[in-house]
Amino acid sequence: MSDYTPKAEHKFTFGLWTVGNIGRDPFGAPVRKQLTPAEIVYLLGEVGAYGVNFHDNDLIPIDATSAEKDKILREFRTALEKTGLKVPMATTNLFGDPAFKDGAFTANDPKVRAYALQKVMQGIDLGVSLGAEVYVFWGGREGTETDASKNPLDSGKYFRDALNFLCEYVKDQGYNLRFALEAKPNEPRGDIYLSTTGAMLGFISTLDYPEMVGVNPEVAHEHMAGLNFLHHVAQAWDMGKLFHIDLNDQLFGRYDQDFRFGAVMLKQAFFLVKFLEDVGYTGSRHFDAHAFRSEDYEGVKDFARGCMRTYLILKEKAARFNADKEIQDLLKAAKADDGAHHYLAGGYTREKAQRLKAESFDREAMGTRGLAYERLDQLTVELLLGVR
Ligand code: GCO
Ligand code: MN
Ligand code: MN
Repeated sequence: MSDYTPKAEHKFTFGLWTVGNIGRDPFGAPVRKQLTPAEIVYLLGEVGAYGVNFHDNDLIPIDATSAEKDKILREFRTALEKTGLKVPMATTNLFGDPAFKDGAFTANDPKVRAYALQKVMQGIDLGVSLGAEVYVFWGGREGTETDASKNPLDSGKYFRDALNFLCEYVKDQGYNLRFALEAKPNEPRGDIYLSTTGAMLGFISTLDYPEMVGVNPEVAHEHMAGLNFLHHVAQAWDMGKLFHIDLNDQLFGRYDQDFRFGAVMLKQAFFLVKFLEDVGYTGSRHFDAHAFRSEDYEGVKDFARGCMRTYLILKEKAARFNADKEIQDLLKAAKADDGAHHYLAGGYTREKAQRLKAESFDREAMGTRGLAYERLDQLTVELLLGVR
């Protein structure tokens, strides 16, 4: 029997807003009482998490007095010391306050854009003071309901100017901090700018300090858009931009459901875990999800334990997949590599081009050869179902 106990090396983290979610939705009132940030840290310590992340206002309410702020911080730091939890990531709430109803960095009103910058600088100071090395930007309100309201080129410029300013701020302060941009197609705005991880990756190359900026892809967000999450994560990894990841689950095309990791699309979750483990991703595995509205705090602990346990079970399944001779033989056979084209490795030369042009290919044989992916997929399913 394997050990599925979460350990520090797994870097399992949760946001204050995730296990602290009180179950309010657009149709109903909260179902759980609000815990203090310190209470949430103790809960996370109890279930075995590695770290806790927060938005500035999850920790310090937007209108807190400085005495209130000091008390919250004192209790939070004590909870971190007692539980050993780390703060790997912090972020800013740029969506909750009515001031941000038209966005933050992309709001039409320059005062709102300036206030957003100020709020982020303060959030960065707070995050860094507690140990954060990654700062996430999720532009929840950076978008439109009607494109009559904004020119997307202006919005892109405002967004870029804001990130350039903030990169300079981080450098100026000498902070060891990297930014991770999180895409989402819609909700709460009708449409959100830079709606997919791929769009974010493209945008990063237009910034002044692209090396400081990566992405924070989220399962649910690519699934909302009906996209293959793994492929986006792989592209981000390939570009050296996978700075953080938000794990949760939901079917395609739904609203942002934030279900427990692996709760819905298990096979996709398996290939994601397999990818992260195979490439040796060492960043946080952050569960940006929350418990069903049916739960009390015991259920919230079940939810949090479930996220981590499912990840570790899938990690073990990934190791089995890699060690399964039949599966590996099928993969090898699909490649049918007889060495005849190894000469193409290492890039173009004029000689290689001539040689390739002179070759003749058996198109019919290539087109009719069975690849046995049905069998491969079935073996994968059986492995996941536990009969292999
Ligand atoms: C959402 C987002 C957020 C962000 C968070 C951190 O859909 O609400 O996923 O949970 O991840 O604001 O930036
Ligand atoms: Mn989300
Ligand atoms: Mn998220």
